[in-house]
Amino acid sequence: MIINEQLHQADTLSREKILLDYRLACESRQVSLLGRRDVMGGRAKFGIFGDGKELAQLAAARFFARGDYRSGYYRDQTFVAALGGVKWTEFFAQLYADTDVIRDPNTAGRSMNGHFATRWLDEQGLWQSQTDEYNSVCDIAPTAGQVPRALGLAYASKLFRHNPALHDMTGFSHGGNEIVFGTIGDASTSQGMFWETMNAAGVLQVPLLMSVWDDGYGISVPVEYQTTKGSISKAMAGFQRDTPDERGFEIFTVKGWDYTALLETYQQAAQVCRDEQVPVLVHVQELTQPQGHSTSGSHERYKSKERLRWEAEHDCNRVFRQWILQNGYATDDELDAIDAEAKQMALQARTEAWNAYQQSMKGDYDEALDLLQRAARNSPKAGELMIMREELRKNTTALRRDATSAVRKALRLLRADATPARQGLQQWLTRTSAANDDHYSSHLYSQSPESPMLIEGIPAQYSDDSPLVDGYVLMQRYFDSLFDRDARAVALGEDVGQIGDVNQGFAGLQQKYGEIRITDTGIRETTIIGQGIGLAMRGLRPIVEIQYFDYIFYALATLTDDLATLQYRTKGGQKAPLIVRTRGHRLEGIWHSGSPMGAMLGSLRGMHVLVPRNMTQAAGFYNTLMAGDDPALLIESLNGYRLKEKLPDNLAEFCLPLGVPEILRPGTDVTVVTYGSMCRIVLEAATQLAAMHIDVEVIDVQTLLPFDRYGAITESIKKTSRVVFADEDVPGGASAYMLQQVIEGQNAYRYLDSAPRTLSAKAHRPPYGSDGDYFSKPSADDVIEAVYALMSEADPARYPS
Ligand SMILES: Cc1ncc(C[n+]2csc(CCOP(=O)(O)OP(=O)(O)O)c2C)c(N)n1
Repeated sequence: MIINEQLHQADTLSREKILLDYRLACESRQVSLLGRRDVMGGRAKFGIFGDGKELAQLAAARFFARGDYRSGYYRDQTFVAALGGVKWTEFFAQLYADTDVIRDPNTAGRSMNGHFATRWLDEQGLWQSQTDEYNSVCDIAPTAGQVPRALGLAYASKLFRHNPALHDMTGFSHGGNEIVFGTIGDASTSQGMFWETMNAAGVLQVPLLMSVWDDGYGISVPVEYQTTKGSISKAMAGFQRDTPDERGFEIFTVKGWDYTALLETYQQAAQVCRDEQVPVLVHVQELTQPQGHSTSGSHERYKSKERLRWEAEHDCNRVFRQWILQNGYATDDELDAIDAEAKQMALQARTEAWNAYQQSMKGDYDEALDLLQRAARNSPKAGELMIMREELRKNTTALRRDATSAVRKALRLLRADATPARQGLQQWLTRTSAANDDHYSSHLYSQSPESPMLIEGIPAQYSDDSPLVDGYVLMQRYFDSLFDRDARAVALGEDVGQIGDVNQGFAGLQQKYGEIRITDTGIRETTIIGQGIGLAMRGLRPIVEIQYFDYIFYALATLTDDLATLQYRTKGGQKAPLIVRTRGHRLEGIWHSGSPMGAMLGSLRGMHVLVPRNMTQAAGFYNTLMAGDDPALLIESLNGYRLKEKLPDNLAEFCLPLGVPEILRPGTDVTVVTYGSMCRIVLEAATQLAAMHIDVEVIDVQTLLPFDRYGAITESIKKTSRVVFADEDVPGGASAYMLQQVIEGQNAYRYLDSAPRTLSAKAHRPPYGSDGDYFSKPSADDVIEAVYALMSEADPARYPS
């Protein structure tokens, strides 16, 4: 394993450097070969490798400086290894799904192989310096999913360069000098995310150096089916800047087997990118895939014999070797010796990783075998227990699952026994379950001292002269105070800058704080989120805006695949505390009245989802989120900006705890649980129901993720024995989620005297106009009738139907 430390600033050729590159190319190739063998032999479930891309990656790595970022994909093993970002033992540990964070520091066995990540956080989950690191953002499998955030990582450099107030954040940047190396396969450039990002990078002029590893195929589908003119550099030619001050790209093409051309290209590409903060495309052509796409198929099925022959001849490692020989940098014997050493190195790493992985499970395994044997003694179930034990003992690639399943089965067999052996098995299960919970289920959210879940809240304070203001004014005052006190805060989105967002929450603030902090973007939801993710990864505190909640689906893939999984997929190694601001629920028509909360709840585990009923609550939640280190989606009420609210005196300090509902109206007959814009409607209904002698308790859940952490709703149900879950989502959406959380999660069914019910919008989107709203979304009439029906069923004499 070589860390190409001395190769870094190097742009000259020397025998020593060339042979170091050759050695690493050979090691990486051997690792690919052995990795594939491990999958075929049953040690690992799936493998995907970087063979055929070694040389280009070595060249790129040479011009990757400390503090730079890689936002790439699963082919980058040589790139990352050249930067010292992965040791081969770690590579194999990940292939085996070793859950130990020391042995697989990238993802603790949570991702398939080839997913690399720098551990940015210390053991507590707090930031460490990134400027000394060769940073890799943890890769994700969805093709092109790595690209939107690359925009934000590069955009951060621009902010660090141009905003002097950030210059002391030296753990994240030295004056914005860092560049971002994006990588993507040729076929994945077909994705909209790629084009959206490249266009935005050109508009923003950010230091993004995007390499396309072009091996001619996306699994089996050739580039002619993927890209106009069969060439990404030709298709993108219009991005090329014609003069140095035109706001475009620099585009390079280079053959992936041509060592000197690769070095020259990457030297120039990195230089222009870094010095001029200009985005660059490097189209690396004529790459190969010696072992095919992955272990899941064979490329002989779709590549012709001629193509396979061509690939063998143009294999970059083979051509590199010929070039070394032709230019007299080494002899055949010397290269053979390096080959042999590389092979040995790869074998050794593999053996070490496998043994460590096996060893890590052995203690529990042996104990389970022992406990099963003891349980069998004097047991009428001895026969079955010993068969199970024997099966477990003979298993040569045993997993935690196998031992756990055997013990659970044994416990079922012994369910009527109160023997010490049974107790031993139970203890084993309790202990290993806790460990497995940590191995497989930790870090969905931040576990650091900065987790927003730890924030207890500071109530809003009012005085006699606290003014009554429109909701949008309250937001504007809030953001003013936030941007005044926190230089890390950045807001961006469509119409956020000059006009201060479509509802004026940022009105006048661009003029006050500058375009660098409050910024208009193009209409490009996916990369607005990507821009925010990259900024948040680099210590800034972006609030990015999806103009209307209905349009969040454009960005949903990036939210769910990249942002929401980040802490989890790195087991607490990386975080991006991005705040996504949007506005939704009811207003007008099919695409401005959306409340697709169920879709969010199903997609955004790993983020907090907040649904404040008014702007005061929204401000309180922004303060909580800004003090925390988790990503969140906050949906403001679209019809609340013109409603009057009292302006808290402590706007900057006041904050709300997450997962704590508020009782808006106490009552004794029925509990109605709701959130967002529905709060006003339910309160109005409650007033009318009071006149009908029905006393409703109205609860605003305030946050859906997390949900009612301390069981406040069940406490209410204990009093009322009846509950309605009301919202504006589709039937079976978030109202059903709330029902499940309370009835099943809090066991509230025990206190019910009537069937619980949900009240939601219709299944279709609301048509335009007030009638469209009335006949599609729950109205006060609907709430009144639903509540009354419950009471009528319970006491028809008092409440005739
Ligand atoms: C969004 C998405 N669609 C499909 C896939 C399945 N898939 C994985 S890799 C791949 C081909 C990618 O080809 P290319 O971008 O050329 O990269 P290469 O693997 O050749 O390096 C496909 C279709 C995926 N991972 N993500």
